[in-house]
Amino acid sequence: MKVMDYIYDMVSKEKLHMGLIDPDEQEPEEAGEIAEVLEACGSDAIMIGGSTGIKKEQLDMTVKHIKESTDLPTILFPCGASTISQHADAIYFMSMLNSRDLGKVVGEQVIGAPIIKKMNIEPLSMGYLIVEPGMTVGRVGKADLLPRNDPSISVSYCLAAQYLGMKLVYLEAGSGAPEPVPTNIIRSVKENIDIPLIVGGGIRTPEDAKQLVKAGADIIVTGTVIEESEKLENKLMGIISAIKE
Ligand code: 1GP
Repeated sequence: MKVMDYIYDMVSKEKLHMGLIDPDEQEPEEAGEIAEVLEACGSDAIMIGGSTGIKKEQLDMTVKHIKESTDLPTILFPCGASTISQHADAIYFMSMLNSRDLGKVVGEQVIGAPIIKKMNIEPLSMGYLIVEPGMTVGRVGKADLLPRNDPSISVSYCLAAQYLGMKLVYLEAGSGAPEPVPTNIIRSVKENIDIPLIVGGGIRTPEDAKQLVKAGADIIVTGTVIEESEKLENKLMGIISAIKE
């Protein structure tokens, strides 16, 4: 089954969790072990990526170890055309629609498209939108951050993503954000769009995750929690069961 079909099929039945693994944060073997825990805890897919400086060899090895350790779909979450691995099942073919840098909107995509074609990885068309505070990805991506106090701007961007033909939209507060995307933004966006809504950045607790899915998020992404947690299994179980309740 294609990964996009899997995502659409799953979101029609339940809320999803995706675990984000940054290849820079651990050795490839350890990434494989984390993926095993994610699968055992009921996560639905593994995203692989980070916003800065990933080396191709480290990425390749990380994806390979993850694939050997789990049957979950592996989806690249690239910061540019240089971070593509042929070992992944799919790649978010994403445009940061609120970036002032044309390279983030379409430039990297033009460089990456023939590479993806040659590697035969499934592209998953996604609108990627950075909400305040945006953290590193907002700064590096030169984003005109979507304001937390005015949901209508987020609604306009998400609707634009849908009308441009994108199949997914991702509202991102930035990795390590002190607070996730506000629930009133999620609610307003969800009322206005028909494509699955991914939400990430600053989600640390089952309560955070629960509030976001109640407001309308279809897919919850957690990254930092996976890197920081000593008792990863307990932490993930709590978050994932709150999402799937
Ligand atoms: C980053 O939204 C993801 O792209 C994950 O954020 O690291 O804060 O979980 P966290």
